[in-house]
Amino acid sequence: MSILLAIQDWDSAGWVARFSKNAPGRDIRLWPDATDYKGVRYAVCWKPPQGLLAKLPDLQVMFSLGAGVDAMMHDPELPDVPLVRIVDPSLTGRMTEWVVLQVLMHHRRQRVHDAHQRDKLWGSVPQPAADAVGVGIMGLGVLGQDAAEKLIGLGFDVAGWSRTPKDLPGVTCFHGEDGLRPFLARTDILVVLLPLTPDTQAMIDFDLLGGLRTDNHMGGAVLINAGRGGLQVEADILRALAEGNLSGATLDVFVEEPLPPESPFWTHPKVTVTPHVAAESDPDYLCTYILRQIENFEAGRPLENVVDRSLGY
Ligand code: NDP
Ligand code: OXD
Repeated sequence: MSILLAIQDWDSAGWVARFSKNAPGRDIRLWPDATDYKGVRYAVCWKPPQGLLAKLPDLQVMFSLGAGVDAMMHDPELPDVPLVRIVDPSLTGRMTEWVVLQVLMHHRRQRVHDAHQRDKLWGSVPQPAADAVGVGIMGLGVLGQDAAEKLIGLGFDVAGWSRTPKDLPGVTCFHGEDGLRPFLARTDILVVLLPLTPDTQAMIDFDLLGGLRTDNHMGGAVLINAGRGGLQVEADILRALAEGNLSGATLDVFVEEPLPPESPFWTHPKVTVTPHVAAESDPDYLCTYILRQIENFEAGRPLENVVDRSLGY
């Protein structure tokens, strides 16, 4: 009944202490210190090295410490056992805060006011009501739906795009390839909350950005991406900013993270950068969530939030 923690770039000692405290009877092992993998039934992972999980002969369930599972799905040797992802109300709430912050910042032209302040300029800018602004959310899952609900509460004209059809109160829903162009055409502010999969990889490109509505008070469309960097073609975003169909962008995720010092995004006057911090989870909550799921699994109850691997997630 051992648990192996395979965690990179995220305080692994803290995770050992947390699991040891909350599951005192369990054998908790930490990669790479542990070399004996026999008896490891559960793996708790954040960016595990490729091939590691295939070496666990007794593995029954894999847990991702994130909502996104792309880092695990990229492993060509990923074992064929259930993969559980994080669904955490505090993470969802934080993501919605970040999305609302960025949508309002662009809609209310805060960066223009910041520039005016620097120049001691008592300037004003056009200020349409929120219902005149189309916000389009790509990805209507746990995060997209919560953000949509809160943006509707603020009065925005909200649409969403997903893989399968949806019927959500107040949201104009589109889906699939046929729904993409009409969805983009009514969108002034595009919010990307998609997972990175073989189908979504690099889909935010110049052509897609060119489909957005540009005739608005911001002088062009706006891109806000907190999904994954691999969804976006970064040279195309820069081109769309230069050619004017994008008036601004906020990016929390990048193809290469940390964002390299030479990236033009750092200093671009129309780009806001946040360092993959749109939504963090409370580690204590995650530990409790995983241990509860293990307890349920051992009692023969179903696991929650199991990833559908047929989608390439
Ligand atoms: P969900 O799985 O709940 O939702 C994903 C949504 O994307 C679903 O609506 C799904 O459609 C849609 N989707 C997937 N593939 C396609 C496709 N090919 N075409 C159209 N729509 C598609 O995920 P979450 O909402 O929980 O999280 C979304 C992503 O956010 C994560 O995968 C992660 O990458 C990112 N994230 C980023 C964080 C950050 O701090 N920056 C923090 C947490 C997550 P359908 O419902 O029809 O299947
Ligand atoms: C996640 C993330 O996927 O933080 O949870 O990016």
